[in-house]
Amino acid sequence: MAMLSFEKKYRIRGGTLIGGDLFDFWVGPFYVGFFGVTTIFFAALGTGLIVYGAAIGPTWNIWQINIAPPDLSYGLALAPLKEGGLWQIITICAIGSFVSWALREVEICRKLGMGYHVPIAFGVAIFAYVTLVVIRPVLMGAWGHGFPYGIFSHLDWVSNVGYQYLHFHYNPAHMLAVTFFFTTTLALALHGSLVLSAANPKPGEAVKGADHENTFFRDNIGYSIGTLGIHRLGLFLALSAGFFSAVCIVISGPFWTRGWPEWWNWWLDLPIWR
Ligand code: UQ1
Repeated sequence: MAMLSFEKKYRIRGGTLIGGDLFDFWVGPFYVGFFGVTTIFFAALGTGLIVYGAAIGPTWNIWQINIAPPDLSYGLALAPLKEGGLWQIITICAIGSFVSWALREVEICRKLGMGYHVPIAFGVAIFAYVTLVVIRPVLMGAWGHGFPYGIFSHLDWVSNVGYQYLHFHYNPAHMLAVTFFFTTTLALALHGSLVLSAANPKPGEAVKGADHENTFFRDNIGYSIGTLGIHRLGLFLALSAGFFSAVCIVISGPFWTRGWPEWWNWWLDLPIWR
């Protein structure tokens, strides 16, 4: 069905989670909904506070602007605006807008009668962010354990926190996360190249389909996962990368406080070596 007539057919009321028909309309190509309004609200307020934080800071250099969380001495209390309170409100705005965006995706899925795979996938990314700025700081007892909002400052945070555990590559969950990230790029490279090789031939040549795609991999490695299967695999790999990223940082501090290389002593201490 042509896109314009399809949009006319599906652009009907219903499927909202909240607000009934009140915000059930489109602005140009964009669906609004209650959560479109809350997304705009949190994103605008959060962005405004970031600009305010930059304005009261020492620099407009885009690389050096930094909005830091409160000092560790504030624990889990609210801090004054210029002492990390801005970071706290900006964090609330970020979570508010990310979750609003996910719920707006849910409403669009409901309108279309589709599965919720996209908002669930985005939910894993939100979970990874919330782990960094809420779950781990709460488990460690201070908002000061969150990461600072700034381009170089957040890089410095990652480097410093990594070295605090001596050698982060020995973190077993970090190993899994890295492996899933690399395998995701392998899967997408195989999938993208395979689909283009079949569906986008030289001018004058016939477009090929799933039979060609399956046969390529059966000839090549004796196995084809299938056209639906590759997307299930891709989603699993990508979500696992995000999930184990969250796990690898949340166990650093709350579960393990020494260097990660030392964690592997359980292997050296196995009774089978005695
Ligand atoms: C594959 O088997 C397949 O099914 C035909 C695809 O669908 C288009 C793919 O994109 C890829 C990459 C594969 C090969 C993947 C594995 C795990 C054998």
